[in-house]
Amino acid sequence: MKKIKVLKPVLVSNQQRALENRKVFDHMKSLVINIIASPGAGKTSFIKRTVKQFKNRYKVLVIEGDIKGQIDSKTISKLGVDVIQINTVTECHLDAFMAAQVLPKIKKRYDLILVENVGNLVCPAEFEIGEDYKLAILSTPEGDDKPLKYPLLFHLAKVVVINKVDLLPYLDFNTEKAKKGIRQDNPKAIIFDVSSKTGTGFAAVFRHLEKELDAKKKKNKG
Ligand SMILES: Nc1nc2c(ncn2[C@@H]2O[C@H](COP(=O)(O)OP(=O)(O)OP(=O)(O)O)[C@@H](O)[C@H]2O)c(=O)[nH]1
Ligand SMILES: [Mg+2]
Repeated sequence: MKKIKVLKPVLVSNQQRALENRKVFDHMKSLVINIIASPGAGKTSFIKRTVKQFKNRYKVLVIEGDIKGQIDSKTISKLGVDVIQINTVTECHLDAFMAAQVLPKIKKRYDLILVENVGNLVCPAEFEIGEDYKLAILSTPEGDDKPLKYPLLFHLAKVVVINKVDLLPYLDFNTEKAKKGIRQDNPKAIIFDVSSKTGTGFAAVFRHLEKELDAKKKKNKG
């Protein structure tokens, strides 16, 4: 039997589609953040806090990627921002072609588009969707060794959020070890320690996002 290698062509054509999506997002003048983490790491909780902070001053859209259902979409909709659901059915990640299908549904201009990828630490990192950058979330119960065991995401992410720091007293999680693991492959990573439950650490996250939104605005004017 002959084996056919398809991974590279699939990723190459995804990359091409992602570049086309990127042009559309750039034309819309939106900052697009691809949020990637394991199931339950706190993606939706992070988005909730961010939406509450920015929704009154910026136009925010959330794109929810899930294998099935609309649980997170319903949660975010209650905050009064627009939400688009993508159900991937069998796929463990969003890809550029799925994102492309969403583009015609975006009828307004948004300053900030937050994309919650499917809960998975591996596959979503391999597929660009046309985002400005990836934001990885690592939650403390997962263990401080995860950046070394699942390096691609932590290598590619511009921002890494260490979430659930309120649980540190009950865990063996060594924050410095986790940060060393992230910086080993990604020395420029911007790392935040937060608790989406208590709000600890979010002031710094919001300052970062504010700067990114500002930079996007200036780029669009120039
Ligand atoms: N203690 C604590 N719990 C948290 C924190 N952030 C999220 N949680 C809880 O963790 C669980 C999962 O949070 P979600 O925000 O739904 O995680 P998610 O990554 O969106 O999950 P999926 O979409 O299913 O992959 C929920 O019970 C949250 O209340 C935190 O900082 N501290
Ligand atoms: Mg979620």
